[in-house]
Amino acid sequence: MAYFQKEIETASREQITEWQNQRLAATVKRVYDNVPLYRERMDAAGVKPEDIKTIEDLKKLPYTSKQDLRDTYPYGMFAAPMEDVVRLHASSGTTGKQIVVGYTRHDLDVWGEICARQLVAVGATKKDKIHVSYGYGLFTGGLGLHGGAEKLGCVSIPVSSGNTERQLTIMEDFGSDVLCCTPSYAMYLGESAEKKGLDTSKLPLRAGIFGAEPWTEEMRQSIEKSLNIKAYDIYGLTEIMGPGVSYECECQQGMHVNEDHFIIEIINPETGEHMPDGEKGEIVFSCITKEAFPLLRFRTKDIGTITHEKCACGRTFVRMSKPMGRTDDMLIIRGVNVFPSQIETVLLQMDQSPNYQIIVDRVGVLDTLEVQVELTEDKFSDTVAEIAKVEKDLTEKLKSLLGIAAKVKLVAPGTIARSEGKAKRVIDKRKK
Ligand code: DLL
Repeated sequence: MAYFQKEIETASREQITEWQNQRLAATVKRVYDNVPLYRERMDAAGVKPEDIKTIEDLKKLPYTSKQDLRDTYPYGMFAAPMEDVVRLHASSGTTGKQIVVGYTRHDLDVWGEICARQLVAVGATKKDKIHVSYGYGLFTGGLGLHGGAEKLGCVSIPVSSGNTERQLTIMEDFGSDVLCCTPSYAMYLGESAEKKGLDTSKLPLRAGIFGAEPWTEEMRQSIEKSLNIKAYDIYGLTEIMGPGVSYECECQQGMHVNEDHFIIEIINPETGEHMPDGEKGEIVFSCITKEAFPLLRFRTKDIGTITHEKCACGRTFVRMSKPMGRTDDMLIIRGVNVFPSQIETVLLQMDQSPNYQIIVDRVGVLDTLEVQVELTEDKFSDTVAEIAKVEKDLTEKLKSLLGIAAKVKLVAPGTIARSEGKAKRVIDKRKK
């Protein structure tokens, strides 16, 4: 068994709890002193930083929601002065406005370490070339895994996403050993390799680190077969750090949460009650070592379970399941977060009917997004050319806002089914 930081990754429960107790108390003090929202919330709840001594006291603290981040946009949740911040990342939000997160030098070091733990867990060593096809930029995927590769001392190949033909050429010519990208892109790469007549069994590539979107065991098998590698899962979210919040080991029985940096809770989303091991609930994270952007009890809206059972790999960190869905309606299409309300905003801004439906499907291995919008009665008599122009304008606007292409189809008035209860805006045909 190989570990990046053996003493930490295999620490005793007592040791982990001791770290968590100390670090939680320090983080609570930090946010109380530096983040007005936390100070106000804690004052309102009658909780002082001194009241938080152990992880048992966590439940006294307020939750943090994505809405809080929107309300304090862009820098209201930062707990470090800007002169100590060295990087910003961002993720999309329901209003189309992004959530901005920051990192100090120390935060980036920690992030590099937790991604390096993932790399070592999949068998990577300093000699390996890590092919990073997650997007580089404000998205955390590319630079996150890149930081891990550098921390471990591997050769990083910062290819970023897109240009499949070139990805395959690089993989072949440069001799990539480990691939990092979304699982759907890995499927597409496998399919493209086959079309191109590239024999993947001849490539040095032997492992892949795939995450940022839900994927099934069937997808895992299919990727393993087509790329001739072993496929591992990685989980994370921008608000907490990015990729590497939890990582899969060689046993592949859930993802180990990096508990020396994050505390995980599973709660009943309605009552806030803690769920026992093995029972489904909303995943909540608290950051306990972050300097620039330490969130307390952040409600991820991801649904999952945890287990404290011993793992055969020797790591002692608690394991979480693959996320099994979300409490909200965020769609993840080709790895990009899309909220139906973003689409609605565009339609309404462009004077379209509020009767629309979003159809998500998977053709081959790629997710597709179609937006059907009813023509209003007055536009129904427009010429074909006029209608085509509206479709084109909407397509462009959606592409620029969402960052992925959507097919827009204008349909006759009254054709989209009405509902008596909540409107069913999304038909996700990917779900079986
Ligand atoms: O997706 C960070 C990341 C990048 C993770 C690369 C792994 C690899 P966000 O864009 O903020 O951050 O999206 C976070 O994506 O709340 C989950 O719903 C979903 N998600 C992330 N990893 C997984 C996974 C990045 N392994 C949201 N399985 C999260 C299922 C995942 N869903």
